[in-house]
Amino acid sequence: SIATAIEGGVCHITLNRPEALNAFTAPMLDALAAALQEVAANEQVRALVLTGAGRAFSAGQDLQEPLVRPEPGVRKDLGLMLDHYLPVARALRSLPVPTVCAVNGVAAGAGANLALGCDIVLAAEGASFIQAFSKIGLIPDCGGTWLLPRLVGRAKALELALLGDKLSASEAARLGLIARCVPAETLAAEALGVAQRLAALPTSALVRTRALVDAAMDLPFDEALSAERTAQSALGQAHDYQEGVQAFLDKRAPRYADR
Ligand code: LHQ
Repeated sequence: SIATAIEGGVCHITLNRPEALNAFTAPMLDALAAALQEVAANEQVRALVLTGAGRAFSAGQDLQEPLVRPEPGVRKDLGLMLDHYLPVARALRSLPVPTVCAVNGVAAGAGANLALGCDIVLAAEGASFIQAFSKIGLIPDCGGTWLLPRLVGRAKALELALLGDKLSASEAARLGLIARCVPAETLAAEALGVAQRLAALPTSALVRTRALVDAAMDLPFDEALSAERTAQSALGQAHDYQEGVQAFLDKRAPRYADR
């Protein structure tokens, strides 16, 4: 249900249950979490591309999954299902390499929010985002409540989350929910191009940038300045800084190695 391929420093993870629109089951999420752990542990990998096989990115939670499928007289604890998502959502947000999501088709519910948790989100024209949760009596999970207001502000976040309407990729890009909307036939190449550029950059600076931007959302300005000082102090002692500056002065391409 998950396909992984590593090529030239870029790991591609593909949600691969196209017959079910890549809807998530517990075993599929566990496999995804394991694949992300391998990315984190593999020093050869310098960027991740996450995408879906077939016409959808992901329809979100598989509503046939035994853990969530309603049964008369049985009260389901959906927290037990979310326990399979949390390692995935956390791993994507704290992966030691930058993440690119190539949203190839519809991204609904948890599928939308796992995509939006990636660092740079590209979507094909024709792809769409649906906060499907409210329509089945649930709240936006997989970080949706945190991500949506930060990405598009409270007003649009609540419109998307409460009404659950389908948002086109182009509208998502216009709102700033995602980075860019591209023609479907160029999505894979564009995502690979972005990942290759990221892979050639100093990984630890990129990952610290993500962490600092996320943390700064909840910090007073002065504490953000202090956090930047701490990070810059550490990065300045690393190989990649020396290499980057030396390459600039030598007028040659840098060769970054830290991860
Ligand atoms: C599906 C699904 C699906 C099963 C399409 N499951 N079969 C976390 C933890 C705990 C509990 C619950 O939730 C969560 C997080 C969540 O993700 S909640 C949100 C769950 N997802 C949804 O509510 C989305 C439901 N699906 C849809 O709204 C549509 O299917 C979308 C917009 C994804 C695609 O629409 P279409 O392109 O028109 O395709 P379709 O609706 O005809 O679907 C094709 C088939 O796939 C169909 O089955 P069938 O046997 O008729 O061919 C659907 O029933 C099935 N399918 N999503 N999530």
